[in-house]
Amino acid sequence: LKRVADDVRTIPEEKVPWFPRKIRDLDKCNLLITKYDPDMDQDHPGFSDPEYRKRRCFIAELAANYRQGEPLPRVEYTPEEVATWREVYRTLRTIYPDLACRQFLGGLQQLERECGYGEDSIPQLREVSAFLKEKTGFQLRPVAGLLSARDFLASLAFRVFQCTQYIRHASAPMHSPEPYVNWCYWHSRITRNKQDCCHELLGHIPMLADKEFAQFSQEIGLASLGASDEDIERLSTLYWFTVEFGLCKQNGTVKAYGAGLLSSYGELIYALSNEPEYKPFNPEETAIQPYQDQTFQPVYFVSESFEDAKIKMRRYSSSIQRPFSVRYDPFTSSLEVLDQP
Ligand code: HBI
Ligand code: FE
Repeated sequence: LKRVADDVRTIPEEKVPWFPRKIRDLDKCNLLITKYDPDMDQDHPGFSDPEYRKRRCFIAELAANYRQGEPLPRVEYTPEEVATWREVYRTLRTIYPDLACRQFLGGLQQLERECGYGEDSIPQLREVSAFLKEKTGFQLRPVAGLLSARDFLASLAFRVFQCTQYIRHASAPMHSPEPYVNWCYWHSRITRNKQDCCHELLGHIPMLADKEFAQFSQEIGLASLGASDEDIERLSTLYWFTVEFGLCKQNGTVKAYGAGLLSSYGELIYALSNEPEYKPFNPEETAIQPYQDQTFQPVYFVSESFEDAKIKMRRYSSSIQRPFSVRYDPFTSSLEVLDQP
């Protein structure tokens, strides 16, 4: 009997982690990471504010109860929440023209013209999702907080972007009269608040309205499906240094396209100040660069262009070993999984 068991064990296992095959399966991609949670983290600016924590719970419930295909939940934002949004919007908007890449500025302008973006109200995910669907086929899905990298990346394969709907605490809207001088103090308050609707709506959404960037994002997602934990870690790092903190050359100068930069006044200025280290984007090297989410990045990766980043990323993705290949079928919003010969 023991022998049989041993024999069974010697059969090479090709254990592929579960991954979603159709867009409805994203209902199962909901593993939350409890990091920077105002209920868990004593340093979170909302920790000692029971009203704020109650509000966060309410909005988290909306996301937890959401099922794929339903209309996106609407949130009636309070005047205080809108005031926070206004301050963030106003502060960032003034520096975008100099520091943001062309694709971002184009996307933001369209959102302002066609989707009600502006200082006076927090855009609703439902409207923004409909807007994106027309531009690049991306759609939004509400999420309660930080997701596991595997679940977050998997949704990108379906051109679904998981979006938080709550706003940062009013005490830390990222604004400081001297953000640059004070950055050591401010960065901790900024990064802890980064995962909120300001980050999603200002950082990510304008970029997702660009066709080439949308494709870049989906391709990272497709590469992540069924990948090993080690490959997920590397893809996650690549995502971090591109989609979140990427810089690119444009007309001889360096501009920001990463959402983590475009939603943080302090870090956006810092990233383009010549203070940090800059390295050319190269997936093999970028994928293993240690990163931290507690402070500004010590190093940023600069792409020659989106086109160049996409080609390099594609080459990297095709080097990831998987016993199958995937193809996305946009007509059925599902994956065709092909066994490799
Ligand atoms: N979850 N909700 C959410 N939003 C993100 O931007 C996000 C995430 N989980 C992981 C993650 N980003 C990145 O750190 C990468 O690991 C994919
Ligand atoms: Fe993000």
